[in-house]
Amino acid sequence: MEKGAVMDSESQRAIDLEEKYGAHNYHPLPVVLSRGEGVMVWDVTGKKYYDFLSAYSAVNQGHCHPAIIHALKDQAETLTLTSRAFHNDVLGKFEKYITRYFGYDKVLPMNTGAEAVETAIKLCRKWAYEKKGIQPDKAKIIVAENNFHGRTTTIISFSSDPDARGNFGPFSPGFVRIPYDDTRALKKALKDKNVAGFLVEPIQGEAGVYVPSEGYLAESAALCREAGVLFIADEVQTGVARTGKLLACDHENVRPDIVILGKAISGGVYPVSAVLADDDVMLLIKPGQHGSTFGGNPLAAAVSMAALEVVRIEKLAERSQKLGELFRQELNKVIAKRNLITEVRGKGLLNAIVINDSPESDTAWNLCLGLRDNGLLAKPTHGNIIRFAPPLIITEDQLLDCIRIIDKTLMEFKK
Ligand code: IF1
Repeated sequence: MEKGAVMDSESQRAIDLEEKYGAHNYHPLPVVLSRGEGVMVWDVTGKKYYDFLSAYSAVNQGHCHPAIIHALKDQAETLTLTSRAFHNDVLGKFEKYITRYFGYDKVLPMNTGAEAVETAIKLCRKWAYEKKGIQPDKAKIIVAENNFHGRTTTIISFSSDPDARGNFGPFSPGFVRIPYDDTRALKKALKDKNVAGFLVEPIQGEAGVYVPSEGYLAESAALCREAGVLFIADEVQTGVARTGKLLACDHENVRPDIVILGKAISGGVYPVSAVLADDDVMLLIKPGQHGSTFGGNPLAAAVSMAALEVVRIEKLAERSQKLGELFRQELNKVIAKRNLITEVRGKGLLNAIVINDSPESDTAWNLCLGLRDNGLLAKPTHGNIIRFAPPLIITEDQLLDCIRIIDKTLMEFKK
């Protein structure tokens, strides 16, 4: 039995079912959730927790937000899926809404973040051959070391993580990896005339919430513009107000040529992703050249409009900015009391702490077990880093209560 996993019988039953009948492609924290509301989730024994992961920034609006659930129920009783073989009365409204919301000519709706990343790659390559005049099959896309853009075979082809790539080859060609937060490396890579795009996370989430140097995004976008290369921002995790602005690129007034969205554009209620671009890129895809059974379905469209309205009406970007500053300020006071944590970093309410131990140690995991026992759920990202990303609707009092829980857990913790 794993350390810290002595479970009540109902939880153990649920875990055993997953163990016996489900693929073992995850290693969840030993807790079995049965209800979510706002910032809180409850396990099957009725114990309450602050959710400090927000399903990897999909539940920015809080669990089961009434306005989003209402939109889901309303549409679910009316029309859920037509496929794109026919029109319906919701998709166009959604497309107008989201393109105006983010300021782009067109949107291509998909379902998961990875599908949206794949869509952006296809758009970039098509632009390379049909607009930039790169020779067929020669287009290259620059990506960053330690990137995370999803789990499909093409996406892991350009991952630098052995776990993500191991024994999944052969891999898709046409990608060049350079160090993150290094414009000199980008400038050098852009000398290759076959480069069509630069795909980058404005903050590297999975790698451990790496916030690049001030100006990195702006300078990278400028270098791409000078080189006639598309700047492609993967805002699946950093978008939708998570980092204190609607998009993380907004911190540097960068308008990407292609924006990739997912997760919180549905508030975690339904799988919705989207790619935004202007006509000169988006109209290169013609009928029959790309699509998805569920992409842009009426249910997704209705849920996403409601979820984005919540972000606007409840001013979640402003909240995220203000509460993120408070969180890092207060957490820095806490970590100064012990040498267990070496750093707090992040932007808005996308933050992480770095544990003063090797990435191979189970310290971060055990700390998360302690946080769980004290009523806060978080999970290590890479080895010795714990990501803290509560729903953006969290109140100041709740945030300070979570600081207290983290403080208590750190003070009690024995390596
Ligand atoms: C898992 C990570 C986070 C993403 C960015 C695209 C996608 C993701 C920047 C793909 C997805 C998820 C995937 C999920 C856990 C989570 C994750 F740990 F995997 F890396 F958030 F950091 N671009 N991230 O973060 O979107 O296809 O999942 O909808 O695979 O374990 P998706």
